[in-house]
Amino acid sequence: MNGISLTRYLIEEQRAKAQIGADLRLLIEVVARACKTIAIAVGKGDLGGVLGDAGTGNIQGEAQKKLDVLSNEILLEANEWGGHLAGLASEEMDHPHAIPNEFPKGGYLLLFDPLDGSSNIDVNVSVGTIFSVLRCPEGMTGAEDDAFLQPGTTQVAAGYCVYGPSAILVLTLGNGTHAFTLDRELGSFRMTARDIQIPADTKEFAINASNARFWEAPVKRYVDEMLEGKDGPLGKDYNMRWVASMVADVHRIVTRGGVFMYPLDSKTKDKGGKLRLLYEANPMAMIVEQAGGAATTGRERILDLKPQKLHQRVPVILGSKNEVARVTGYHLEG
Ligand code: P6P
Repeated sequence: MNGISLTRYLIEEQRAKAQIGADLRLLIEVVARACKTIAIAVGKGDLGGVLGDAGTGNIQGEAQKKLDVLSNEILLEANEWGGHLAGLASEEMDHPHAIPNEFPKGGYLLLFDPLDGSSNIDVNVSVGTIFSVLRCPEGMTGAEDDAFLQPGTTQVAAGYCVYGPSAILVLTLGNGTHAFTLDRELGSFRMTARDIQIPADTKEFAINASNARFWEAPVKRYVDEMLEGKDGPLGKDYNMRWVASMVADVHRIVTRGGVFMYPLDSKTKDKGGKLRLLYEANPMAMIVEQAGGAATTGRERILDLKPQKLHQRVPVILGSKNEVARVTGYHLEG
């Protein structure tokens, strides 16, 4: 039923499915509250004095925006005292953040990109928070990288919050993908879409076309065929969108279909791709698959990958399942 609060949804899920215990419910509520705080900070823009560069860099070799650092701190401070987590990992931190000894530890691991697309923040384009939840393996503390190196199929929850004209939390606990819009008057997230289904076909693709000269042949073939339109082999005209903020591009696809590609190319080949596996590709892949879509590297299912490094990068092709199957098929034809 639309309009119910996130809290009510979580309580009803807990009643219906025993595996959603009090700790996971608390985790999701705390992350949602942190996203609300980030939405408020993002919404202040220049008036909040939080735009521009922080003057620091992260392990990715990227200059950090003030809001990258602030969003990371908001998520750390919101989550470390609750007793639901064993550890946290972030795009903005070289290694996992251990739960301070003063606080109890729980059985979950939280991974996040605190503010994806932050290069857009200074030009007022939508950005977002992406998060993934794992169980801490037996015998591990949650402070070591290895605890987080689990395939995407082991995620117990995944979500993102897109900070656009409205703030929308899209969440899956493994039982469908649902959307909750922030009611800024009540200060709570309320369900605005349940059991989202991504159309299997689409006429819209998302890729940074300025990289065309670096693409592998299967991607070039696929994009060329789409550009040929209805007179070409695909028999229909396509439109292109590229926000350069994964959360915004993926949210459009979750909402109305499409195919998102940040494929392996000669520019990113040495790094393994552009986007990060553990806190970008895996959560987005779970969200998309739970909404009837597909997510591959071009050659294999993203959720099946066994991570080797915490900040590992991976090619990403995701969205409408028939289009993902087509371009993945082109890769497998060799
Ligand atoms: P490009 C943002 O920096 C990001 O990680 C994703 O959110 C986005 O899809 C991609 O990079 C944009 O990359 O090369 O188009 O700037």
